[in-house]
Amino acid sequence: MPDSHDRSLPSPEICRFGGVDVDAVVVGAGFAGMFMLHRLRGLGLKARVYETGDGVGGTWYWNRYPGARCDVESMQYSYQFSDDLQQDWSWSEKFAAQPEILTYAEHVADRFDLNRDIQLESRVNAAHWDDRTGVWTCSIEHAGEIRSVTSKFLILCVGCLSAANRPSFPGFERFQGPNYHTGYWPKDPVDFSGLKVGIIGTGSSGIQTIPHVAAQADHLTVFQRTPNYVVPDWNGPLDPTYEAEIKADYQGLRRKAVTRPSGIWVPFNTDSALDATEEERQRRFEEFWGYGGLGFMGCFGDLLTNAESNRLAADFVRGKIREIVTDPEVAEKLTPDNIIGCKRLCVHSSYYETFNRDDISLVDLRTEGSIEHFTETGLVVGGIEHPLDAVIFATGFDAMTGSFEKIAISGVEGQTLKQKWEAGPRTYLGVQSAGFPNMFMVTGPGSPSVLSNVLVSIEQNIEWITGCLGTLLAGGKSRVEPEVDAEDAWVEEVNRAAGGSLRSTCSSWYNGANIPGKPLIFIPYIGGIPDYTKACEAAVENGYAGFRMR
Ligand code: N01
Repeated sequence: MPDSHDRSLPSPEICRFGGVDVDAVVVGAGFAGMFMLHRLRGLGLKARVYETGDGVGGTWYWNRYPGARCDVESMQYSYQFSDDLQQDWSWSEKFAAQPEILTYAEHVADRFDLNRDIQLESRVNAAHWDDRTGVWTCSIEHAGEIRSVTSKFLILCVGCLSAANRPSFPGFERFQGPNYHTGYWPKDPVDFSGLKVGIIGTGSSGIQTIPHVAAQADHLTVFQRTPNYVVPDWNGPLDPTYEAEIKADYQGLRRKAVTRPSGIWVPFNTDSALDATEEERQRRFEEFWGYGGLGFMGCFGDLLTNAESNRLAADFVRGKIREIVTDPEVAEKLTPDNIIGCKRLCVHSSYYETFNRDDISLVDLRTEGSIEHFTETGLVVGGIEHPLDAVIFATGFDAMTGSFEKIAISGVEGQTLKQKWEAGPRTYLGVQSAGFPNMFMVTGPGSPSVLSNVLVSIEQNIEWITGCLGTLLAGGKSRVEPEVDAEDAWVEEVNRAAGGSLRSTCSSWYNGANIPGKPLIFIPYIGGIPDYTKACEAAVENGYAGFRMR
């Protein structure tokens, strides 16, 4: 069947709006920025994408650490806007690794002829709204020079996890060895052979990195502040029969997926863990452990709403850790005591086994003392120096707001976004923030973003923004912004939804607790893709209720 979107659209030579360099500036050339550009061209708007990196791919461009891999099945973690694309592309594994996902991003950029409107190695440092002219001016750094670019629309496709968190440990400047952050990994492969390596952090990035570095280094020391639950992914080559079945009705799978809160189609039960007998429960836990991946949380319907059900699932995984890890003391250190799924569940099939090696040690920062300081040749914890030749920071991100706030954005009356979000982010539907007209966010705070298959959320947001801009243009208007009342009500809804989930009960990057001084607010919308989409569609059906167009 011909696909109306699967073709290259010419970029208009001239702007639709007068007095600006481009109609729209898009910040970031990850999966969001690339698709946004494609849709803006479809609207006949002249758009330009600015990207800090020297290639497309966003998250998958920066996170090149050894072992980086997606924990959503690749058949679902992929674009659906073009049926030709999804039919033509073949993934080699069930869960693709970073290099393959980056190749996919590059393929999309070529296939839709996006590169000619993407300016690489260009950082947008600031964006200023002039309320009199209704124009955004961006300050863009490229090759050591700063240039101003004016536009009617500013579309932030900056990603949720792209402002690295690098805690400042005393004495770090004295450390003589190389240091790395998983979120800014060098392009050239790093060889840890023969080295004593330290890694700080045991979230998803650390957990994926640790088995690879342990296999290569002379010795790996893991500095763990909070142990995490890790479930296996049982990754392997993509089964061609499974691929063919999906491709026979790809849209059917996509339609089913968006009926789920996460936008991912995996087995999911709705019954309570408390209603099952002990035997049934264990059988179900084993079944889902065998299925693998994030879908483990779909064993029972109430694992994230009922503390007792959650404890039963957590106990099951704790039992697995004790079975796999041979040294009981190490197993104890690796065993989490918090709510399973409260922090993001981690996925890996040989993480716990790695701790059975004799060239790895685990430093438990909860019981052995916190990180005191670096020396020239090591890291001191609880008065003991751990000798290191190299250190890896797997310390995560200033998530969801950091990537927006690192651009100096000022809106109406010069108010900055950082000022406005001082007590926590405020958006309407996660796509706009009052006081910042014509500025859109893709997977912004207050949208499901990181709680969903982010590719699903990206496409949903972009289709919505495209519809909004199309309506604006069709009506001969040039300015759109949310009303404060609508925004306030949405912020309240985001908080209400968070209150109903056990996910808001622990410290995590979901609520800003990982960054000292960041307000403790549950940032994404946890109500799920179906309810969120309904809210977005309701606004449209009611004539863009809550938005002011003029
Ligand atoms: O970051 P994290 P990440 N002293 O914040 C520790 C996605 N992702 O990069 O838990 C000592 O989860 C911190 O300790 P604690 C995914 O959504 C996906 O690993 O705060 N330790 C924690 O252990 C994921 O959730 C994939 O006590 C410090 C670690 O550093 C998100 O990205 C792969 C510290 C940070 O963990 C972020 O994951 C990778 C300090 N001062 C990432 N500060 C997949 O698709 C922080 N830590 C599989």
